[in-house]
Amino acid sequence: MKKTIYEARIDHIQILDEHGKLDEKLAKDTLSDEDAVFLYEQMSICRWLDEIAFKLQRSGRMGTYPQNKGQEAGPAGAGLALSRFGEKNWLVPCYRENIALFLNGLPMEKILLHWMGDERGNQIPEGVNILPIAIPIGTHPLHAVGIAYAKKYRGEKGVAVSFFGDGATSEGDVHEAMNFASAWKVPAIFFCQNNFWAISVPRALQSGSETIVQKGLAYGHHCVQIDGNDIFASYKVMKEAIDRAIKTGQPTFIEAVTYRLGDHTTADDARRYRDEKEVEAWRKKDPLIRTRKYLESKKLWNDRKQADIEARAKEIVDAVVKRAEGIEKPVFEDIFDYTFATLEGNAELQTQRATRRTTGLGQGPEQEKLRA
Ligand SMILES: Cc1ncc(C[n+]2csc(CCOP(=O)(O)OP(=O)(O)O)c2C)c(N)n1
Ligand SMILES: [Mg+2]
Repeated sequence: MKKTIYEARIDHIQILDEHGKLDEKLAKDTLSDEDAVFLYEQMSICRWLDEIAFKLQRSGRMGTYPQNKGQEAGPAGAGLALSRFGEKNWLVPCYRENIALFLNGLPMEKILLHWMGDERGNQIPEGVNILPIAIPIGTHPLHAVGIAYAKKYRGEKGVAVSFFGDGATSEGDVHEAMNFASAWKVPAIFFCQNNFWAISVPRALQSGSETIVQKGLAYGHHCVQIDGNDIFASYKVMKEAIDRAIKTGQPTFIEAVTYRLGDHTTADDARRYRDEKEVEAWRKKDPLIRTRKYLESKKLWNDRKQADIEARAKEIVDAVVKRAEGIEKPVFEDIFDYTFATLEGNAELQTQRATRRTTGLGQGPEQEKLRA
């Protein structure tokens, strides 16, 4: 006897194509004209923030920075849906969805402070349900699932969403999170931005799985793949995922197919491993270009509005940089005072606190001459 025990189908959703053409039928009940203009403006501001952050790093005013350039649409649509549907949703991010965080109340300067190495960038304002950026790849979906469990336990009608990349799906933690989420029927949503690269490791070497999203099938998630450069598709699937999680407890795994147009971070030079032709092909699919084309075709946008938003983005980002750089300098002694209850009996630490030097790394007073 032989029978088929499992068959699956996964939809790919694109509503706004790369030429700026909208699928009117699928676009029903998604973004209004005002929403589309709003998201285009927000994406433009984020793109400018990216440019400025890059320059800050190059001029020694920031440690490192991962540009979001090219990946704004997925987190934009999803972020707007998260700000509208569901009760007190939580966002649990990695580092390539700035716009989703801003749309849900994170002040922009927090992102700059984080990458300037200032811990106060990770101090999220009270009432903003966002966890600090997770740099360890794939650890944070577990935290999101824990939060989702708490929401279920408390009877709150909201979701916890983790954002991560294609590379993260090769990490065990992500799979434990995916398994727990559906086994415990908690309102968790997994938003994976597949940009085809994990630093220099291409998607083809990352996994033997035909798609990233089908990994969710094994855990009983609702699975959907979208054009990740389409604000309409990301808004629609996130809205539906929130609804599904709250009503049925079934987690959704969303794969947003996109591309990072910049380097992995400012510490990387992607020209060393990426084919320029590939990058050029994706530049044509840029979410800002297609959204602008669409808005222009509907007479919702013109050159004057473009000039206005560019000026406004400069103004906003200038002010954000001023706030980030103008913050009172942290007190050096905090490192000790917030780590140890007391330094009593620890001469080494007392010396470090008093001299700002360690004896361990060739900085001791007796080594002064050697350094000179
Ligand atoms: C646990 C862990 N391993 C390795 C790294 C180094 N690292 C930083 S980013 C990255 C690639 C992540 O790729 P992906 O998940 O696709 O996200 P993307 O950067 O493409 O947005 C790696 C391996 C890390 N930060 N954490
Ligand atoms: Mg990636």
